[in-house]
Amino acid sequence: MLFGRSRKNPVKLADKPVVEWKYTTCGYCSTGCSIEVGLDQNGEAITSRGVGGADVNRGKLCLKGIFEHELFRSAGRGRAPLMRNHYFESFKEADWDTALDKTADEIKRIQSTYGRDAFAIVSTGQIMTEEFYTLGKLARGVLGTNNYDGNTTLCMASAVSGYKRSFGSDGPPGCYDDFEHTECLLAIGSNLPEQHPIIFWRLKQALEKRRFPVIVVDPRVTMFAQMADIHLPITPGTDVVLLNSLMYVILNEGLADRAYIEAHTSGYDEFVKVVQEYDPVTASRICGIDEDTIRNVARTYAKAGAAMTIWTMGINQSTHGSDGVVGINNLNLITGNIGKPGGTSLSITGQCNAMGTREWSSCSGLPGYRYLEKEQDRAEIAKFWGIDPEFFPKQRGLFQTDIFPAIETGQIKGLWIVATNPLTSMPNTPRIRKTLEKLEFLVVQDAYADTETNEYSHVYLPAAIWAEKEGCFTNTERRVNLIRNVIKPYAESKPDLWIFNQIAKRFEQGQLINFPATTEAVFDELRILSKGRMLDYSGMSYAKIEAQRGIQWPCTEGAEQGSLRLYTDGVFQHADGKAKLIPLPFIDNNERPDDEYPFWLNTGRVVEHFHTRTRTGKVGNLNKFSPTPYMEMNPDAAAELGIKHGSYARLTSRRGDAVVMVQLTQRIAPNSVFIPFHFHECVNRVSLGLLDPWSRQPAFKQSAVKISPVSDQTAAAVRNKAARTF
Ligand SMILES: Nc1nc2c(c(=O)[nH]1)N[C@H]1C(S)=C(S)[C@@H](COP(=O)(O)OP(=O)(O)OC[C@H]3O[C@@H](n4cnc5c(=O)[nH]c(N)nc54)[C@H](O)[C@@H]3O)O[C@H]1N2
Ligand SMILES: Nc1nc2c(c(=O)[nH]1)N[C@H]1C(S)=C(S)[C@@H](COP(=O)(O)OP(=O)(O)OC[C@H]3O[C@@H](n4cnc5c(=O)[nH]c(N)nc54)[C@H](O)[C@@H]3O)O[C@H]1N2
Ligand code: SF4
Ligand SMILES: [Mo]
Repeated sequence: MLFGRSRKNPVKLADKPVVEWKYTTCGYCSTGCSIEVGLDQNGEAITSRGVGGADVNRGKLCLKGIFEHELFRSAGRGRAPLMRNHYFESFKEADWDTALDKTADEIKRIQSTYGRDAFAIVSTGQIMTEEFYTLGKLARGVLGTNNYDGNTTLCMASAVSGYKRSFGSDGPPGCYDDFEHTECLLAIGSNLPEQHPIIFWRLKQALEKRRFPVIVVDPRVTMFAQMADIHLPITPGTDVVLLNSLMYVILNEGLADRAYIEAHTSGYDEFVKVVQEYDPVTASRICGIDEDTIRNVARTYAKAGAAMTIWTMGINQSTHGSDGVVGINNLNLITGNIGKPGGTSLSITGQCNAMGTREWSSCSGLPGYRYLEKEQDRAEIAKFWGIDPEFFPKQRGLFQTDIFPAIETGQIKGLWIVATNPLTSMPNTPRIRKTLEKLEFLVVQDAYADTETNEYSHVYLPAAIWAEKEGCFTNTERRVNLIRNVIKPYAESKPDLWIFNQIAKRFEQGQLINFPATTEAVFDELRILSKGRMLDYSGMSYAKIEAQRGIQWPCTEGAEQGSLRLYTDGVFQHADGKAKLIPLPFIDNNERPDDEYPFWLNTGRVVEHFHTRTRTGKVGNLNKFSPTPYMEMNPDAAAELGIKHGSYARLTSRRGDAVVMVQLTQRIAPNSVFIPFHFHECVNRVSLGLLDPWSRQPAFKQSAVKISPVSDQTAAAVRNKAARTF
């Protein structure tokens, strides 16, 4: 007799007539999985698979990667450039020359009328490194606007700022291989199983071979928290207090690595004074974790032979984002856990090329981790590009989150948006909408024409996406990997590199600087400019990267392979070669729940969708698993308000309101709600996003709302459907 599974027909995958596989790297998250795309006899992309020999993913892909080839021909792609005089008019198709001429003319008009900085550029973490470098060359070397930044200010800015403050430079020092060596993992504000499924799989592989404690700090009971040995459901926004208190226990119980502190750090005395204010009793009252648990976690971490911390947006997206990162670095410095196998401070990055933009885009400075503030750096780059060093500003300009307010005040009149969709992804979107309306000229360069932000553009430039072009991404563990050109760009769309080069040509100074036509030629510039520096690429080439399925920088000239870790010799990038221990007094400056707005609003992601759904919203197999905006709410809190599972409720903040379907779950505390931010006209209508003072990153995860039932459920359903533009 046959039971269960064995009675069923086996699952059959349709035979796909693949005639050729082409190598690329996934274009969604920063895990950096190697993918092969299968082409049929007509050259159409019909399937994707993980690459077995790639160290990152070892043949695996998450469900986004599995369906990635469907993007090439998905709905909403931009077919041709579009133009109009006012955003409220309809677009007319244009040829490339007309659209590029118009864009260049408007940039010239705005800059000559109002000054160079009145034209701003907001870019992304999702184009190729070579494209980032070229956009930087254009922005800094040709247009000369200092108001040039990226959406990474919403994402990695706190990590960058924290690394710089502690170690003297950006650059995550660890790698996935650290899971194989660590004896304790602390994960703060990261939902790894959903947001970086393959890094999570690497962790699970390590745990199967060898058990070690996993401690997850997250206000929600996430999937990660469920598999953890210890879950710390922290009061939102108070991670710095917890970190200080862990260090209080470690220092006062004699568990610190004195030799490491002596040899490799500075600032100990000032740092210790502040730590002494956070004994576990005092700390427990602020961060909501009881004193015994704080002591237990501190001892477990400090006594482990090697211990590591990973974190993502639960730390970065807070008014204490940069301090949270410094706190993590402090913890690892006093326990001697930097630069050793299994001992590290590893920021899990976000977008596929969040690292590439940090390294090469010049958003926060000049290429190759150079600074506008340093004369020598300005001189080197000016010489290499063949321009006058005086053309560069001596200080970085506005951050992305300050560019929009500067439109409000009239300081900025024109904006170029490249591969980001702020009308859905910025906090307080009603305010963003008003700023976009105010612009004299907005050009949107995106692979999709149907993004919300594009509703306000004067010119739309259709970009080729992912493997319709060629170039590199750098992942979380500093691994530079290659995207081979798999298929030709959709309709009239063009690679971003081509678009930047065409704009450059339209400026006098752009004709004097070399703008290579191929990404491989641009890559040669990166090799030269990085030689001898921390992020050394000089030993890499496209062929070598493909052969090794990605290479981790630094990879010096002549070296066969890249490097797993940074700071293995304990020498840091500050002038004295030491890392800084930095005191972190906690100031409670978030919007907190009160009588009128009694719930914490927490926001984040789900596994099926990527950001504003311009891509995943078009892929049937992703959309059908997560089709609707929803809000996680605790059943007890819902019962008090008479709100039922599956009904629509209204959430209101001091900014605005949104209507969203309620999902009752014990994952979330009674005083909090959680909403994924993927859907337009939803959570960012109400979020506040106070800014971190160091990184200018918004506190997307902490604001206050009230919740009320909606009486007309039918109307709510209609409104909800409208919120899903696709
Ligand atoms: N499927 C999918 N994967 C993605 C993305 C995507 O959109 N979809 N985006 C990519 C990008 S760009 C990024 S930046 C990453 C983000 O990856 P993650 O940061 O892992 O994802 P989030 O869901 O934004 O937030 C993580 C957790 O932070 C918790 N949190 C909220 N407030 C606090 C707090 O005060 N303290 C602590 N300790 N935790 C808190 C939330 O409850 C949430 O579970 O994901 C990347 N991967
Ligand atoms: N409430 C809340 N809001 C958040 C967050 C949160 O946790 N909560 N997280 C924040 C974070 S961490 C991030 S990273 C941001 C992300 O926010 P966005 O950057 O606004 O989100 P995306 O949807 O990824 O937008 C990228 C755009 O680039 C386009 N694109 C993709 N590839 C290419 C290409 O090769 N060329 C061009 N030209 N275009 C391309 C896509 O079609 C898409 O429109 O959201 C932030 N917003
Ligand atoms: S884990 Fe990230 S990089 Fe890997 S397939 Fe999934 S989305 Fe792509
Ligand atoms: Mo991000």
